[in-house]
Formats: sequence, structure tokens, C-alpha cells
Amino acid sequence: LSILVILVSMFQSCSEKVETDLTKTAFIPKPTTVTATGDGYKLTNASLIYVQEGAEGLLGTAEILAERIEQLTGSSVETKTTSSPPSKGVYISLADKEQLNDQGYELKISKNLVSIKGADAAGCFFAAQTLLQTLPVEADNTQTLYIPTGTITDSPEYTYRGAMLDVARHFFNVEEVKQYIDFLAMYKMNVLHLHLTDDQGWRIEIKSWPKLTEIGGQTEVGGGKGGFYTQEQYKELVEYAADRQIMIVPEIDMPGHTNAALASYAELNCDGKARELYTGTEVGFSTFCTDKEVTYQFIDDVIRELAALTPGPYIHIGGDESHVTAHDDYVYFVNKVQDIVAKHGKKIIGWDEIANAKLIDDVTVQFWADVENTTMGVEKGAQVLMSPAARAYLDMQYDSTTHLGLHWAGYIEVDHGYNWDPATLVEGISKDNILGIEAPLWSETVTNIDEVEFMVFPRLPGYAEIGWTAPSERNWDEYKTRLAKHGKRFEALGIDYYKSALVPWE
Ligand code: TNX
Repeated sequence: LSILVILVSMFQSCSEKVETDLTKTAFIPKPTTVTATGDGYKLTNASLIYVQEGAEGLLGTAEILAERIEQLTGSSVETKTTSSPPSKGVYISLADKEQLNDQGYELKISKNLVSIKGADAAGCFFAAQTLLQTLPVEADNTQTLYIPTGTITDSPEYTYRGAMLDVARHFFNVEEVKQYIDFLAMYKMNVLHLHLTDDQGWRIEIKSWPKLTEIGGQTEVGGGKGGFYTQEQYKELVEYAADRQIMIVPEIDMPGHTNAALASYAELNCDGKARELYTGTEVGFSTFCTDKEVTYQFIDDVIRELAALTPGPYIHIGGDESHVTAHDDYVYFVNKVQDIVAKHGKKIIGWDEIANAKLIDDVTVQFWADVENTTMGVEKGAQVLMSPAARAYLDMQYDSTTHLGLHWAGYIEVDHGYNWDPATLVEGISKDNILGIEAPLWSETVTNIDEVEFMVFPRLPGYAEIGWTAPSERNWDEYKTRLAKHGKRFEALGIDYYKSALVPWE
């Protein structure tokens, strides 16, 4: 009998995957500190996830965590509030004020208890994402899963860590945008910038100007049928994102990139004639009429309705590539639009060209191409959002063989996308000037979520790490070994990624 017991226990220890060194986990973004204590927390003990009483706002995080653990273990996980810290299970609570940096957390995994302490709700959610990265990507229900014990303390380098999705050139529906939000959430990104309007399409319902979507929403690049979000659908996206600690920054691009609006309403054109819908990929040929009063009535209505749908502080006014707007008209226009946005209680973000205008307080200039514009913006008191096209554009091809994407700003292999520091990239722009980082995905060549995945993965985790982890803690040779371990994660999630030869995929 004792031989049988020994055999059975040997068999069990083989089938149980016991990794007890927390420092071996391939976290992306890399946390500030990780200390291992060499033991294992049995995941099936996570049958209860507790949330500190009075902090019910954390229940959403508990539920997202519970769902994932249920998928892995096959057994159900209950979430509930408690007035005192439990001795077993998972416990999510808020740290005392000033104990942790904003969005920061402490994650303590001991033999019986996993404790998440966040500086705020965002910190708790990010800690849960870290915890999820300690779990295997797939498991069959017979396995006993252990989480290596230890402590992680963590907080981000930049408060704003985002990605943009261009839903104007090609339309992406609510389900697809939710998938994009999930991608950001996995890597602790906290902003989704939606490029809602362009020459090829107007994608957000504006009740006071219904033809924007009735006409302007009806097509896309290549002549497909386009689409738009009703205000109800848009609210659903805002909420889905907020549950994952992501704010949506909506963009109405103007005065250029406006053909879809100019096709919908004749009066927005200087000659009073409606334009034809446009399904090509040229840029810089359209402009609102900057000296007509109706233009500003229109913008006031659009911004009013959009501000009402936007709990976050920002509205993006575009402002790029207005090649057919005279310089003085452009400056006059951007000045007026800033006042309209401010009147509706929102702060302004615009592409770096807007630095040519006067710039009111609290404006953020999004650096994409022009250093001179950007430094002029800083001199005028603006903050900078770093989206250098040659480093951070998700629509740039990886190399000359990439079947999607563009290369006007160069090729961006995975190492090139990762290997830069926002605070030292541009002379005259330092960390104090920088709000954060954003990786834009323009969609002239990208038509569906599989193609989105191919352009976004595996570069997105790198941009997330640039935004989160101090530059002194980052280097490509070490990063690529962690990224390599995420390939299986992508596969398990059905993500179609670019298998860069520079990454030693496992
Ligand atoms: C430039 S980046 C644009 C977009 C294009 C993109 C393609 C910027 C502010 N404007 O209109 O989609 O290049 O890479």
C-alpha cells in the first residue's frame, strides 16, 4: 500500500505544475519590484474573491478576475464584500491614501491569501492584470494550478498610456472595439482614442445633425458599407472601457479630414455645394469653411453632444494635415474651436499642428511628425502626448514583406518600436512636458479585427511597457525573452500576431 501511495503522489507531483519562483514570471509591463518567497498559492483556493466593504467600486475588478479563474479552473468563484480582511482566498482593498503612487498597487501572494491593495480602483484593476499573468494561458480542469508566492509593488511611469483606433477609414463595430479594449486592458493601458471622423466616414450619431451618419456614415475606404455608432452604442463602449479602467478620448478631426461631413451638409462648404462621398486614401484635400458662422454652430452642437457622452476630461479636435486651409484661417479656426470645447467643460488634445494656434490652458499637443510644432506647443505651455510616427504608428509595416500597412514613416520591427524613451526622443521635450504615450492604428489598409490583431501584436505590449516601466528598467534583449512567453497567450486568445524573427517565441 505504501508503495502505491508513493506512486500516486509521484504521479500527482508530475501532473501538478508547480512554479514557485515569482521572479520567473514574464510580466509585461515589467513591474517596479518583484520579490519571491518560494511557495505556491493553490488557485482552487480562490473560490472566493472578497472586496473591502465600502469600496464596492472594486467589485467590477473582482468579477473580471473571477470570470477568468473560472475559465481556467472550471469551478465557480464567488465575489462578495467583507468588513474585515479574510485569511483565505483573494482580497481586494484600497491602500491608505499616500501609501502608493496613483494607479499603483501592491500584490501580495502568500500560501493562503492573495491580497491586492490599490492606490485607487485603477491600481486594483492593474494588480488583477498582473495576477492574471501569473496564471497559465490554458489548463484542463484536472490540473492543480499554483501561483508562485511573493510580493509585487508597482506604479506607472506615465499616467496616460493609450492606443488609437481609426474607425473612420474602415468601420469597426461595437464587438470589435470591445476586443480592442480587451487588448489594451491586458497590458494596463488606460486610454482608447477613437478617431471617429475623417474624409471617408462619420461614425458617431449626432442627433442635431442626423445626416452626418445617414449620409456620411454610409461608406468607407474601398467602398464598403461603413457604419456608425448610435449614441446608445457609444455609451455602451464608454462603459465597457470604464469597467476596465480605460477612458475613451473621442476625436472629431477638423478643419481638414472632413469630407464625410462636407458630403452630408452642403452649408459647411464655402461654395455651399455638398461634396461627393470619398472612398480613397488621399489626405489633405478637404476643409470646413472657416469664416462661416454655421460652421461654428455645427461644431458647438457636435461638441455639446459628444461632451455629454464623454465622462473623461478630453476631446480631441484633430487639426492635422489641413493642407487646403489657409494658415490664418487655420489659426482662427483652431482658436475658436478651443473655446467651444472649453465652454463644454472639456480639455483639448490635437495633433501637433494645432500648436500654430494660440493654445488656451491645459491643451495637449499630440506629437506625431513635426518637432518644431511640438516644441512650439511646449513653449506655449502645452503638454505633449508622444506618438512619433516612426516609432509608435501601429499601421507602419514591420518590414518590406508585411502584407498590410503603410511605410511612409519607415518600417517598425518589434525592437524598433520598443527601443526608445519618450523623455529623450525629442530634444527640448522632457518627462515634465509629457502627459504620456499613445500608439495609433490608422485603418486605410486594415479592414477587420484579424488584420487589427496582426498590426497590433506583438507591438502593443511594448508600447504599454514604455508607458508603464521606467526607462532604466527596460532593455530589448531582456524584454524579448518575456515577450516570447506571451506568444502562447496570444494563441490561446485566438490573436493573429506577427511572428517576428527577432523574438525567441516559445
Ligand atoms: C497621417 S498621423 C495621418 C492620417 C493617416 C496616417 C497614415 C496623422 C495625424 N494624420 O490621416 O491615416 O498618416 O499613417
